[in-house]
Amino acid sequence: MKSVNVGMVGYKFMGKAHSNAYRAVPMFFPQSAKPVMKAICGRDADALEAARAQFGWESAETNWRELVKRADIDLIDINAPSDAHKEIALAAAAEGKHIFCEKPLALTLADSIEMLKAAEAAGVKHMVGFNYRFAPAVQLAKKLIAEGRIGEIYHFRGWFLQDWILDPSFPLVWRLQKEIAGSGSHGDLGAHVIDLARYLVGEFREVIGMSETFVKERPLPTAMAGLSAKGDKDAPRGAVTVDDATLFLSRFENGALGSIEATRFAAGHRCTNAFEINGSKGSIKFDFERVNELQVYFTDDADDVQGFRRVLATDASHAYMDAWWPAGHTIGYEHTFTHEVVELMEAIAEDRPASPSFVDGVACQAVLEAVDRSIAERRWVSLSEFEE
Ligand code: 4PW
Repeated sequence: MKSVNVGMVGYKFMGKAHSNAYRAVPMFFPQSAKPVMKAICGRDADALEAARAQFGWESAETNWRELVKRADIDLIDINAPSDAHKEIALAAAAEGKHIFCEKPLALTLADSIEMLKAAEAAGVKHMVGFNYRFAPAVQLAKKLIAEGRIGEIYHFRGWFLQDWILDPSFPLVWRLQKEIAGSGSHGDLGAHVIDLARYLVGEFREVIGMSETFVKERPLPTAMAGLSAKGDKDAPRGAVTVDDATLFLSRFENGALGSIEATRFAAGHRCTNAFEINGSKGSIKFDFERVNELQVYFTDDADDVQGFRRVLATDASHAYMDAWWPAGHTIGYEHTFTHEVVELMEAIAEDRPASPSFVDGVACQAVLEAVDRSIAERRWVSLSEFEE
């Protein structure tokens, strides 16, 4: 059985999600190559040591440059803030390490292309963290579409709604700073929807968008903080340099029409990542808040039972589910990361490309940038404008 020694940069939200996945893979997917949690990396030595002990990593490194050089590391996992992705990925590729990088892949399309080229030139496996693909219900949607069960696709409607920055006194965390995050809801949330649209429907042909930053200044944070940070309304303020919400319309290469909405200002929506797809023979609906379910409608159902039906994607016939619990026992958010790591481990063991790879990260980045250009220039933008 092959094992893959992992060095992971970052230990907050995504670091915890990835660590949990590395721990779960050998237990639930024993046939998979085994991830070995060799080293965790971060700048604050005390916090890092606490994370190392809590998550179960063998060692800790406070300098990622040392980590990527370690001879006992095969795979570098990057879940540090987005502005660090490129430099670490390029260094990892130069050292011949496989790379697993969180989304959005980079701050810009040009940077993401550089990362892809470096990984390809080094001949290493590369993967980008579009974890929602790995929900069994989403895999079922993919299968139904591939089998033609909903026919020709006419519409993709996707939305990712959150409300964690609704309070104007929520601090100016790194996700609200363009130089660190690249963009706001667009790259953080919209990127997931764009990836699901590409995965399920196909490539984008053209887009037109609109965006808004509703709260233009926020209190400066006192420390590195995440989604559950607490603000001090009397603290000095700084400018929010990313979008709070971005919406866009699209046309796909196959002729389908799309609409995508990403916002952090949808009161009451904590993490609603949902889509609906309408085809000539039926429809599919998914909502992450009901991650185990897929709503399906087939036009050829008998007239007297026409309607959406709820499929619980938790049987052994559904992707990854035979590894978990008896039929009907549900799984959740963290399992999407476990499945993602299984895919990466298998790609490394079988010496084949992982999916989604940096190719998908670049394609997503091109859509993000096309939408930005359409907003700046107030016009439809074709993805062909971004071809090299
Ligand atoms: O990738 C996204 C994050 O940046 C996640 O899927 C949800 O939104 C949870 O946190 C943010």
